[in-house]
Amino acid sequence: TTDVVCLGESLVAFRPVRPGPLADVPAFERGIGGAESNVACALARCGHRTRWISRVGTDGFGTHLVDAIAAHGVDVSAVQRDPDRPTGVYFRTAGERATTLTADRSLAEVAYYRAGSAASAMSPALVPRETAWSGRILHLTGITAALSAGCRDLLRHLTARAPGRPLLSFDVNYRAALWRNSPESPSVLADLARRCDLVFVGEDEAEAAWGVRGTAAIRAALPEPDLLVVKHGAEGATAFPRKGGPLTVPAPAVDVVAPVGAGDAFAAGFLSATLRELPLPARLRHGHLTAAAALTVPGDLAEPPAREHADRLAALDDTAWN
Ligand code: KDG
Repeated sequence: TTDVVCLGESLVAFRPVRPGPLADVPAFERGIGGAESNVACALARCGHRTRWISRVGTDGFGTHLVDAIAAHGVDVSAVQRDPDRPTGVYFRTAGERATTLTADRSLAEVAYYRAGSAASAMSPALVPRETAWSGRILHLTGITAALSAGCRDLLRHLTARAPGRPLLSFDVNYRAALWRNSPESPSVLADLARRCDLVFVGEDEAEAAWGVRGTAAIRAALPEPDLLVVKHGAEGATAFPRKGGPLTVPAPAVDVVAPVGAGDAFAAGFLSATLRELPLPARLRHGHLTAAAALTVPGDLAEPPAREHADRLAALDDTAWN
């Protein structure tokens, strides 16, 4: 049986070979991106049986994505190839300041070429619920909700409360550049989050997407999920379980190379610890440790920390983490 199914569009990702704005960069290096496949790859690397569901074109980019994700140990047998639509791609700069070469998120540029992609055609008719519900956990993100009406229908179909539903994990993953072109408002993301069991959201994205400010206000706006995890960037994260008070665990300090992929790594670390039935503080710490690995590489995907090593760090008492 599958531990985790991750469903969502992956893209071939092009990163500049040297720092600077898109207007000036002369060449790009090819990698892979896609929040849900990032989570799938990290979970597979942690030893969990993981399946990724999406659609790609029959073009070479689609072949590259499927092969690269399979090479991480992810089951790609349910990925569909569409001869009539292309595989999505995107270009992203890290937003370095020329003078210091440190990344500044506000300067980062993202250019998506994914409108009309093979994955944007996903719908309840094309993705059977039995396949998406075939694991212990189904992990979805709000990126899918921004892609098309069919994708939004699919998310509603997969988050319906019905017999056989696995634990539903949802990362809000608000992407301003995608919602600018959408006929819907990002309030759709809150509606979807309310239908899930475990929800990850950044404080910054709750404010940007919904105008909700502050950790307590976010929980007040999303009381339904059994477990809500609010992330405070470099500071740490707060979990709100159904029973008991909120629990905040600080993140370790790291020298950030590129923030891209860190949220996905956090979700993967948290889900891995959830599958292992570790207590809540350890789940948050495994999230932080896996995110730390992703923060210190330029691309989306990093080798997750070795389990024994992460377990040792996660077991340290609170004073070592504060
Ligand atoms: O979480 C990282 C993703 O943002 C990136 O890989 C691309 O899925 C992506 C997106 O739509 O932004």
